[in-house]
Amino acid sequence: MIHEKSPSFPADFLWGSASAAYQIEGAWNEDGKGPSVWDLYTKIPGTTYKDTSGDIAVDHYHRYKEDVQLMAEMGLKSYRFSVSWPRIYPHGTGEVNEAGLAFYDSLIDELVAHSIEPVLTLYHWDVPQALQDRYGGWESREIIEDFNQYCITLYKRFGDRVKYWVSLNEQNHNTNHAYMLGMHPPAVKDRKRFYEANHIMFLANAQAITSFRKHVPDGKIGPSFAYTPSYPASSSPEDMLAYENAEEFTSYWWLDVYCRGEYPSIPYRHLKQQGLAPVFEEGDQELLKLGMPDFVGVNYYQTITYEHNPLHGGVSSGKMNNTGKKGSNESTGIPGLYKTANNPHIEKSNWDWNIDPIGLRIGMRRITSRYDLPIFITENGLGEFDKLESGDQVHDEYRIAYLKSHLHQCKQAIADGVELIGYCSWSFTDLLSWLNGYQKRYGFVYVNQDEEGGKDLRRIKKDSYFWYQDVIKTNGENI
Ligand code: BGP
Repeated sequence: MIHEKSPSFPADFLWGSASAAYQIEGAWNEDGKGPSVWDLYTKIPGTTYKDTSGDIAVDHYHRYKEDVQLMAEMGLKSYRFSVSWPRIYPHGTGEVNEAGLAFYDSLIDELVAHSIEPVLTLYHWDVPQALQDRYGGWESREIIEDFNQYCITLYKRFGDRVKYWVSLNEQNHNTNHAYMLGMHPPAVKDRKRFYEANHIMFLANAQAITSFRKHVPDGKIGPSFAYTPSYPASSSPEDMLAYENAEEFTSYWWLDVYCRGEYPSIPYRHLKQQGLAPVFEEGDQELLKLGMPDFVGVNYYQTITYEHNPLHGGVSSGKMNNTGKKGSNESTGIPGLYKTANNPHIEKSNWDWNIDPIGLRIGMRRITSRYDLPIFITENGLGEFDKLESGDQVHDEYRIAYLKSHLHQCKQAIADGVELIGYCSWSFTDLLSWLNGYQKRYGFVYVNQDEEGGKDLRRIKKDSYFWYQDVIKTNGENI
């Protein structure tokens, strides 16, 4: 579709930016916070790039006022952040840590005072270690009620000021790394456990949304899905089938449950035959149907192209580029279903992520056509090496080009009929990348921090900061 008239963003569009507790806060053991699975996992040598951890991160816990000040000066309309579950429940259940609640209270007050809409993520991967030890975290149904209680605590405390909530951040990406690739805690490689843990997370998501309706009736909630739309490597029927498989197994497996309350039938049947389908208990089906969201949170970074992968001798997991050495990514796949392929039409970042703005438009259209729900882009951005130049300047024109081209496609998608309510770039300040250390930077604000530590953590506005400031001021009319 080519539109004759230039489309525009709605007047109340939520221009925002995002972060996650573990990646920015630091203060990992302060003011009564309990350890999360990440606090322990990152201490195991070799699990992250140069063994980085979020012990200090970018020290947002102590510098949040300065950070919000920078947001206000930029004119940000919304800010997405996550609450650290073990900061609220240090032991996973039982006593609430008042100091933890007080921290988020002040952060939210600070945002509201500057007319910045808070968007609160309930779960961004930091399960309390206590629950991992007690019953294996997401592998036990006990977590459904513990997560629900934690959510209710936040609904009651913040529901008066926070109207936009994200339930689970990237359940698909998180579980894929935790139970298939062995790269997120608990670092398992077991497909059966992967599907079981996901099923429990779906139930927890639905339960949390059900409680939300009662406690924050005027609020809006949805999960944030790591949406990586699939393309076929060629128009050969074998590649088309591989692409169909990829879309069903890597996208609709999650999106259908979130938005329809049921698994897509073709992959479900396939997994059942293989003995891998999740176990349904009485009441599961009903609960999943109750968990319908108000919007689909989309975290978009790239598209991935797929091709035929033979059942015998096919590709399974390959090396992942976590170093920024371009070209070091290898093909991965599931024999008999699909494997990833190079897309020669698309530029790549230094971490081999495909830079594909039109893919975002395609993805949003697929979601709209299939579910007809509003979309909130809860993450989109470019991780790159940035250079701090003399006079505290960072000329990140590549980031501006990335964000601008993606926002341009958002505009086109709106004209196509997508109901887009907001856009949060990833990320506001630089922060810790889970597996890639500090050198893979995403922020509008440079933070003087690196893998060795010991830097002064000062905040420096990049060129992209001033660019986004203008985009917000003009409501994206020059995009
Ligand atoms: C998403 C996560 C974010 C963030 C981002 C960038 O998957 O929700 O927390 O980390 O990706 O990824 P990375 O840090 O791996 O470059």
